[in-house]
Amino acid sequence: MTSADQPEAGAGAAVGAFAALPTSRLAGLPDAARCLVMGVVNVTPDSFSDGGTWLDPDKAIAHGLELAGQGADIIDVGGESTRPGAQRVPIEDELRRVLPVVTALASAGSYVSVDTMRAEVASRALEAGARMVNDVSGGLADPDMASTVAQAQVPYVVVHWRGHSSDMYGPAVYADVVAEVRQELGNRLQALVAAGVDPARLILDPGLGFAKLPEHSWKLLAHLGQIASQPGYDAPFPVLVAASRKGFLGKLLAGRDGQARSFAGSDDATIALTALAVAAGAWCVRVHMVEGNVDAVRVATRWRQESMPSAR
Ligand code: PMM
Repeated sequence: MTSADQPEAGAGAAVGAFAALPTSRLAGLPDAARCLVMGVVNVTPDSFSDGGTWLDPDKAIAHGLELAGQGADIIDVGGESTRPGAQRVPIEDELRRVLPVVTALASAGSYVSVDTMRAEVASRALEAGARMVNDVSGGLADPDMASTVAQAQVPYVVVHWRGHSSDMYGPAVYADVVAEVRQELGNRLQALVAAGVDPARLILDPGLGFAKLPEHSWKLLAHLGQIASQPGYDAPFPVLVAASRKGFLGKLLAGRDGQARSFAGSDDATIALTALAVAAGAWCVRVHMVEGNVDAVRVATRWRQESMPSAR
């Protein structure tokens, strides 16, 4: 029996529910008493989900403001695509894409997160008004990231990662995906804390699609509680779920001809997944379309209040 086959304890076991921590544990984040919604602004020509749509800074800023108006708690601004096969973008390009958008959204009052694997981009974005760092490499891509976030004392999303997207599926080999992702995130946690990062600022993310075949992503989603609980820590860590428009959803929704659903064609499925993730105890969902997901969060939060009165 693998660790993923073991039942979760307590109420809500059908969705693997665990009692998520109050958002207020992460200083500086909106305490909404529910799962937060992070709206995505990819300022890239080639992201798989929306590549090219928001490359123009004015369009990206308008889109970020629109997502905030629709109820996004956090706006996640990124300037480097991590789609399967993607090559690295020069840092100058990443900075040029991200900084004007971060500056404008932060000065308009949005809570901005910067989606980057580079310490310098993170620190320049924080200077420009970002208040959180979202790193799909969990600090592995840049050895300076740990000290940068330690110094900045901002919330930091640690994503499970096994290497750059140029070889996305080569490392997608697991005997027990839940146990291995939990352990590898735990290793990152230890390294980050040893570098001076306050564990109270850390958010864990199973990295859906990153070195994961669809069956790996589904298994992780069904066992978020195991990802959240880490040895040496009494309370579970906040977990961010970023399933929006990912390939495993498109593949699940393939038509009779076997063709995977288009990225934007999986937005309704993303909403369904958001409801399940919230019921399971996710702390935040990262989505491209905010509107329906905000409603899903409200519905699932109400459901969760009845099934786990002590949880949020
Ligand atoms: N995936 C993408 C980008 N950023 N951030 C987090 N925390 N987790 C993810 O899984 C993640 C991310 C790639 O998807 P996109 O092209 O839709 O932004």
